[in-house]
Amino acid sequence: MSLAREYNFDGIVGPSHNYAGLSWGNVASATHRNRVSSPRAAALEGLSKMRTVAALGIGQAVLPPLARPNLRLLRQLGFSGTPEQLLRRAASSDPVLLAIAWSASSMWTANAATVSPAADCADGRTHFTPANLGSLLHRSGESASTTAVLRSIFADPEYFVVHDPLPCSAALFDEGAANHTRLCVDDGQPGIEIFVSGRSALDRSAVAPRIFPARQTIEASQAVARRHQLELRCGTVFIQQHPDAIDAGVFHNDVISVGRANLLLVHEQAFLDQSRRIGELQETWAVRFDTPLFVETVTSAELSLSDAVASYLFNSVLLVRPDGGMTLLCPAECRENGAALACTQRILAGPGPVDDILFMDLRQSMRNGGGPACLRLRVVLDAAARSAAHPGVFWTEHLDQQLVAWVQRHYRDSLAPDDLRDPQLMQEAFSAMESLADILGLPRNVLCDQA
Ligand code: SUG
Repeated sequence: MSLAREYNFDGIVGPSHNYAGLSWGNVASATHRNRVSSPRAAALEGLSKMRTVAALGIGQAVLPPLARPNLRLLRQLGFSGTPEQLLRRAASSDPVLLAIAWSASSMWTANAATVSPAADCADGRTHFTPANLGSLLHRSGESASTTAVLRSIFADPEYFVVHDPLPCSAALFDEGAANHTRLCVDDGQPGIEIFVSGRSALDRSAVAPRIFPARQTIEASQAVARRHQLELRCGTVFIQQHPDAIDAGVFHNDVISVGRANLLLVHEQAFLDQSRRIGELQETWAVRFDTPLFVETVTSAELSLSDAVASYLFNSVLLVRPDGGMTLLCPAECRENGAALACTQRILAGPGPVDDILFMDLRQSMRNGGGPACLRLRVVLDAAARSAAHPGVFWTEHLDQQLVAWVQRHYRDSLAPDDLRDPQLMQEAFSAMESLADILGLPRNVLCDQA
């Protein structure tokens, strides 16, 4: 076995976490629109998840939130003046634009980038393509800042390549790792990368969802695979999401399937032409590896699409522990949904590698459609690459204590929609970011680029 390990880079929930109902096609976001949020509880839930994962002996790290409100966006939209004036003018002109500028959506780091481990890439470096997130205005504003953050953490060109995001055209909408899964027998050896898209931009005959938007194009997925130089070393598989799943609220593939190592857990209505595509995946696996690939398919009779969306079973995280076993870390909603709970028990009892199940309360994030898997970006690093990355973002007990104290000091306990008009909230949010930059040892000008 190689010494490469998977690190979960979890997004720290930002101080403006709120429920603005901005995500068309994301049922939870629409359902909780205009509710009062608790940024403090949200951030503490996220830190608790990181602590749980680290305690299992799994690589854990953090990605900082992006500075909000997004003043650059407000200026691009034609507002002018001091930060306070920008806030007031946006609030009186269009409260939805104000909410967009305040969105804390960078917490869902599965959408930060697509990451290909060094072993899969022809040049032997870890490749990142930050997602352009072009399909939603509040998310597209993340891309430039996320690129800068990734470049400051993974700065060493001997080990890392952080590409520019793809051009932000509707033909190239890209949602990052939420639509990307890697299977392998050893993190440090070439694996199989699965790219899932919702539509084709250039093939007019291809089917597409009718109600909700498909956020990822196959053209974007193919471009990312080309940039990451995958074809020489690893297997690549391109699959289309089932349009009916998208129309049922499956806005990202990680709401309907999750894979890790030698396991793919998938709902039977996840993909178009699913049995043929899974057959091809099995063949791609079989020519590379002599151990089995476990594909656990959950049927609609076991779990309807609407229960899959409500419970977020497939947004669970699969964690390979140092003892070789696999833990399925599920949202607490899976314990409360009888059908989802029964699926977890079947998966545990089945022939696959899962031998442990944990449930985590991540309700603040879940109410915006962000479960355990949305909150983390997976990056495989060997010892040399780990040393080359910025040390301040890796989880330690000390960092955990610092972050808990930082949240307690800087975060509000509750945030109502009208609070987004409050200039004091802006001061609090920017000062929290300055203090976080110091804790993580990252440049203030990168973390506080809006302030
Ligand atoms: O893009 N929600 C996010 C949730 C992203 C979940 N990530 C993954 N599945 N990987 C989204 O829809 C809600 C914001 C609001 O409604 O205010 C939001 O952006």
